[in-house]
Amino acid sequence: MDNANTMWSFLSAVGLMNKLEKSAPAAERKEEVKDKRKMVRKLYPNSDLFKKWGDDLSEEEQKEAEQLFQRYGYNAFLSDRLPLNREIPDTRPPRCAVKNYLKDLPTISVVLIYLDEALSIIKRAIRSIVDKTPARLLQEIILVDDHSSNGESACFQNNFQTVDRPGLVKKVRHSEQLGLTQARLSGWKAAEGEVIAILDAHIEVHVQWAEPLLARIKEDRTVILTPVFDKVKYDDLTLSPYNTASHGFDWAMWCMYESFRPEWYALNDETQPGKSPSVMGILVADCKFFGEIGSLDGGMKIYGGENVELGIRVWLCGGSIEVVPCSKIAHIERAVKPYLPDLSVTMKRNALRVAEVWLDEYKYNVNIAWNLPLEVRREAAPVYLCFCWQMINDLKPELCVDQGPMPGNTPILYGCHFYSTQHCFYRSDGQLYIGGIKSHKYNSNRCLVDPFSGLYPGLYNCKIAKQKDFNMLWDFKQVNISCCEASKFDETHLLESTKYHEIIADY
Ligand SMILES: [Mn+2]
Repeated sequence: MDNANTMWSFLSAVGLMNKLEKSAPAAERKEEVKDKRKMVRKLYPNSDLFKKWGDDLSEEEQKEAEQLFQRYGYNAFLSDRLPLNREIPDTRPPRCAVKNYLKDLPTISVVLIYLDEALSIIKRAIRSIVDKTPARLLQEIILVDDHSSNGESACFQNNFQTVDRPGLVKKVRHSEQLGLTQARLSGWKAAEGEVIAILDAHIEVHVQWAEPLLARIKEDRTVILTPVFDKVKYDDLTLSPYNTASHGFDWAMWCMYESFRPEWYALNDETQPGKSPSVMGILVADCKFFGEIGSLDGGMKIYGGENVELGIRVWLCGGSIEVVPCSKIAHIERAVKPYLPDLSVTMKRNALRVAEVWLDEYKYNVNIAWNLPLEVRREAAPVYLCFCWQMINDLKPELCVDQGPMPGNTPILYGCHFYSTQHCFYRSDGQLYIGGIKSHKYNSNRCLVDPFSGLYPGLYNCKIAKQKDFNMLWDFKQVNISCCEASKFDETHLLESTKYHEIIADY
């Protein structure tokens, strides 16, 4: 059943066949099924839900599925029709299955955080935890409802109790929405196990997910762990595994996958835990140690940055973070987060809080990443996001400078992607960085250069531009609020720092 889409098509075909059985002779049946399918109109051709899924649904079913998709950001219609204990493929590295773990492991409290989650999704998470965690190790499952407003999950009382163990599932409900961090803290405060796992509620755990985590914490109580995720697609709810990697972050305090340190690869054993700067969100910790390092920063709001804060805190307080490849969790990636369409506001706010609390002399980098004014002159100052040169005279705020036709290095104007308009940085030495300032291995800063073609400027990886000895220095002046001009750098007049601030004030 690793392809739910196929299964669903099959089920609906069976349903249709059953209906037809009563009225049509066998010979005509096939034709009629075909015709009926052809007649179904696609009501939502532009919906992400129906891009690859749902061809066989009737119009009523399409309406219901789309409505649920809008509400939850994933295919709750299909979830409601899949078994709670559906099989998922074992995506662990093969050697994990032959590992032996001690019988005497600490107990675990599993916290499931949710806000307006489809009931069948929560139930499937609980079912997988009950089925795939040894009963002697599973202390409890704590549902933390961060004030869901929809009927389903808000009214979800402990009606899962009847299944196996009375009292196993507990519930904490916030009387107002307090956000992810507070929800995690509520779960931790309610937990009675020796180890706590704080998970989203739109997950399914894999076979033997808990043992490698508990064994590692028994060895070293100061490690905070995270399992490896599989991506569950929001449309057909099938799994695709992610590669094992560490969880890093950039100057916007936003998390991203990074490779492990070379020592991990030298082990040549993909079942071994690898050190990680941070966690993406899901975390497993010794309950007491988690308290000793101050748990989570309760001042974080809604979403974003809280996981990075935890990473910095753990490493600075005598612990460390590890990714555990033999522990796997399937996690639904929503198409949208219905509870807050624009997350950039809280992401920025939380990032600045992390910077203020932990980053001391490095915090200006976070300001730069979010395009905020700097108090004092630094090496790179944010300038107005658009600039133009002679060939561009049609600037619009929704356009960003982008890579031209590939392969090629001629910049073009193109619709902006992601959260916001583009940032450009004019360095005091005259270099123009296009896009955010990058510091990871796979993503380099892009510099606007004069590649001596005699025609257009070029957009190059700054390191490569330097190697090729292109002219990288520009003289910059702001012409009006929406358009700036850059010309080749004249070394005789370096801009004064005060001018940068005028530019920032305009913005
Ligand atoms: Mn999630």
